[in-house]
Amino acid sequence: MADVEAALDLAGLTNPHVREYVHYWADLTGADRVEVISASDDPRLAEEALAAGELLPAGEGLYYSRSFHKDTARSEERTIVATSNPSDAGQYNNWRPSSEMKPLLEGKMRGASAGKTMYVVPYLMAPPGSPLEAYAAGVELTDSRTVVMHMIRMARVGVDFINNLADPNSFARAVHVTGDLENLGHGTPDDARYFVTVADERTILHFGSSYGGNALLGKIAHGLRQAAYDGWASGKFLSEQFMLLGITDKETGKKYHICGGFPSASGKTNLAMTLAPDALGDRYYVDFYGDDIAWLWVDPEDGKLYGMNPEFGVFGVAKDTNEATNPTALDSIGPGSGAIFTNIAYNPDTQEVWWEGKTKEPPADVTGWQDWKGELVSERTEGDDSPWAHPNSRFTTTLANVPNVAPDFNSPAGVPIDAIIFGGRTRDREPLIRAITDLAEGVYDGLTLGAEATFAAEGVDGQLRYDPMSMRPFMSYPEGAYAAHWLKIIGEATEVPMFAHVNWFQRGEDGHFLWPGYRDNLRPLLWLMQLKAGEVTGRTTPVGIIPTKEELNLEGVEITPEDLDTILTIDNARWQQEIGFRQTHLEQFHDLPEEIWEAHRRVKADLEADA
Ligand code: OXD
Ligand code: MN
Repeated sequence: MADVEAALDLAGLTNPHVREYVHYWADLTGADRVEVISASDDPRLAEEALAAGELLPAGEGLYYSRSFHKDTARSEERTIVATSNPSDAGQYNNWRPSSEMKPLLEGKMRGASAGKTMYVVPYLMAPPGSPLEAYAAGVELTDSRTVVMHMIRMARVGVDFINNLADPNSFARAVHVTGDLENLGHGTPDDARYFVTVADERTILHFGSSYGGNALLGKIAHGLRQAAYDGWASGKFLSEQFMLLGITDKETGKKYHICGGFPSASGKTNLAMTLAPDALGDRYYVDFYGDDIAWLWVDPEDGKLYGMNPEFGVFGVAKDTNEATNPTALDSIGPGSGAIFTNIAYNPDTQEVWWEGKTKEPPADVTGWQDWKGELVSERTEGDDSPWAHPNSRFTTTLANVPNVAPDFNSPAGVPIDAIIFGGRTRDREPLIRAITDLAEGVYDGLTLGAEATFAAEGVDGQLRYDPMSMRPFMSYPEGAYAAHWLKIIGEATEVPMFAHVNWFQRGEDGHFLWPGYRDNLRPLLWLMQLKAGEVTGRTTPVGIIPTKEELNLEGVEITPEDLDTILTIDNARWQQEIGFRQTHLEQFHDLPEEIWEAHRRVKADLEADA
């Protein structure tokens, strides 16, 4: 049995509620040892992990890890939100009663960490001193050393974050037990994996994985799911799967902040870390704040909407990250950065790493190269062209490693939000950008965010897989209440931010992308800020305001006049079809506010009148 008291005393962990919590779970999981972590333990943990073979060296201060081959992504169908109130059930939150889930999870976790160390990871999901600090403290208990090393990169970690809480009991309890990964019945009726957030008790119980969002509990489970619930229950804030960036106009000295959500695989991380296109680099500078989560609140003093990234690092998708798509990400994972790579291709002889899209072609000399499963590429059977890296392989690095991280990324005050953008992924219909000035219409637009099914065969041609505000997997309370909470929080701001919908992915008949994308995506955002400042007027359509050709700064862009026309027009017939899909989508949600239905009817009527 672990000597819990001695471990807590040694670390100076004095919060009595945390001590009691650690005792309870050390007893229940049967861990052999307890160790309290602070960020300064990282070099020692790295040495231990290398010695144990849990990590492999990938160059100076860089680490490589492989997860169990059936444990490579967040598992949505095994993720549950539990509370004691059945009316907390929504369409997407997979609600279960906590009276059922807590005993089930305790049963699975009982004795499951025998022989292992239970690491106690006190963390903060906010810059210290943030007005939302009361919702940001947590203590993850985990039996995985690599999970600890990820947490040190993704959150602020140390006992000081929980010893001095205003309310010593106000920390999220986040318990992670890996389980016997090879015997969990992945995908069978007896699947033993459960990822449960007991939201009304601020308790997270995750069993059966050591990967990403399933295991780094500060990030998605606390930072998004629990925080969204807390924001609603307290009536104080929103937590969204949003990137956050700043744009400085060096000529006028003005700085703008934009946050927004994109369904997965729509380039959110690339946009968050973007640099200005070369032709505009003398005038504009882009600051990176965050690529995955934003908490939003209104400051009662000045009535402005503020936002901040609660995370301390980036857990980015490696695929297609390269000099053209995301040079700042590459800089942030260079030698000495302490980055951890997971499930990409690795060469133990040279300690090099590779993933699809890092370079156009994989390394020509395959000697030594292993794919993400550890199998030698040189021994592949002829014609086997399966990817070397897993499509969801990742890099983990701290925010401070990103060269254009904002100087004030750690400021407790957060930053004033000028615009909220939603980014879909659609091959036609959605223009490059359409701005929305009305609050209810903006929220309506976010609720109908989605990405096209990859092939028409997966659904009706052009039909989206809807992903409200890009929060579908993280929704912790009913969607109708979620929409009402958005209207309330943003409605409290004296100046409602601009909303906009962006789409970088329109294609021509031959399949080519009509807009160059990547760094040029800054251009529509600059137009949006000009619109907000009243410097341009755009063209009003039934679905929002669209830039005129003359208003968009296209200096240095290669685009044909025909392609430009297409991305700046509305296909009315396609839009009317979309309105029908939206109706069915929104009807799933009980208690959707009347303002949202009014916005829907208004857009529908305007489209009909414009046909
Ligand atoms: C996610 C992530 O799964 O950001 O969305 O890791
Ligand atoms: Mn995410």
